Amino acid sequence: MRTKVVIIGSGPSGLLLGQLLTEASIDNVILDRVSQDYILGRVRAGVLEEGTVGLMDRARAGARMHKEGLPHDGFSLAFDGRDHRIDLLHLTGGKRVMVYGQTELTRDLMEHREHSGATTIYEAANVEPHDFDSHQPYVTFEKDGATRRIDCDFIAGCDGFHGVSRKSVPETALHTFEKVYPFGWLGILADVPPVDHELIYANHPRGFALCSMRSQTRSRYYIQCSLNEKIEDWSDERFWDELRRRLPQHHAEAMVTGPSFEKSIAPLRSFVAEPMRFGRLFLVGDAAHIVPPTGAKGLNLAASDVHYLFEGLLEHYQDRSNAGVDAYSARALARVWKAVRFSWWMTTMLHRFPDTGDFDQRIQEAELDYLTHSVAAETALAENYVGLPF
Ligand code: FAS
Ligand code: PHB
Repeated sequence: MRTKVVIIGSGPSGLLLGQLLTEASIDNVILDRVSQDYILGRVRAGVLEEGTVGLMDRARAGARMHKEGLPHDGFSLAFDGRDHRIDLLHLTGGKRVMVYGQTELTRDLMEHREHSGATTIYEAANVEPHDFDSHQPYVTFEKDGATRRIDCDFIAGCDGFHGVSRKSVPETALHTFEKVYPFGWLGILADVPPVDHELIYANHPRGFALCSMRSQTRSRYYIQCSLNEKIEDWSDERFWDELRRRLPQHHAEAMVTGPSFEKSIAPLRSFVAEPMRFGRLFLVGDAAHIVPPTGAKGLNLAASDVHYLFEGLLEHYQDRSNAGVDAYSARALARVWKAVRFSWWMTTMLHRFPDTGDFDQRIQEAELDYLTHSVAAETALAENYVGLPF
């Protein structure tokens, strides 16, 4: 088998790149080690930057997102028993975010890909990139008991943090940076109306909480928790009580509770692997970087990586120029590090750290106080939250 681009991973990165390439008539094959249902069963991101929305439109997979997604012009910070709204639309001169679940975005891309006739091979075992330091790379995998090979021009490693692509690069060629946070997020999904029309990020002495949503009838809530917590110790009742204790009273009283149908704990880390290109192999999305979800950047960074790589591949095939693929890593990393910084800053400002001393606590309070009294500080937050330009 031969194609132009083999994409390892059928998450948002792989599917978005695959559909942009397909729309540009650049032949590509996506391989994933699990099934479509398994991928769609993962609950993850919920906020899309305008750049991500634009890429979904360019991939011609954005129709349902515009129909069912919720445009949001702002969000609130809650602390000391009160709210402070960050007016994204005003502070950024007209930019906003779209609340639309990663699961739905992935579903839309999968359906669009099936209609386009492009090839996706699920439950492909032992996927392995080969000879990506040559001009004749190829990928092998096992399917239905047979080992198969796909020869290609390029390999896009869109296989997430635990994928094979980054692990296939010689350790001496990689420089990694990591910060592990001493807490996780316990999240639930419940078919109850959201407590507010916009997101609420709460800083409370008991810990961080986030009130988000998937629609007007489906809510997504998170509370900061210790890394030793076990899901089985958290009944719905215990979760709702803890969440309400971390919110200002008027929100706690207005909250509609109900049975959760998804409950999970996610650890938080910042991670970056440099560079993001090795010959004909490119690392994309979570394969190259991880951010704590506090800034809603994970999925959106995957989208900007896809933008840079797609533009580079387009130049290679249409203009016979390698300038774009040669610049991919530097261009992607420049935006990645700014989002890593912002996600670290939001996480540090809003969470309670086990070793937070009196000085750190005062600094956190000063940060929040400065934000609520300075348009310049709010504008800096707003322009990062809606997404810096590609
Ligand atoms: P993904 O991990 O989504 O997809 C990688 C794909 O590669 C998977 O389908 C996997 O099966 C496949 N794969 C892996 N190894 C392979 C191999 N060896 N062979 C073949 N296929 C292989 N971001 C936010 O913005 N907000 C959030 O609230 C948020 N919550 C998150 C919660 C959790 C638990 C996690 C893990 C992440 C969360 N994220 C969040 C970040 C998340 O949304 C990612 O940024 C996003 O999924 C990145 O997409 P991909 O790069 O496509 O990687
Ligand atoms: C979500 O809805 O899952 C969500 C929203 C905003 C974040 C993180 C997660 O910052």
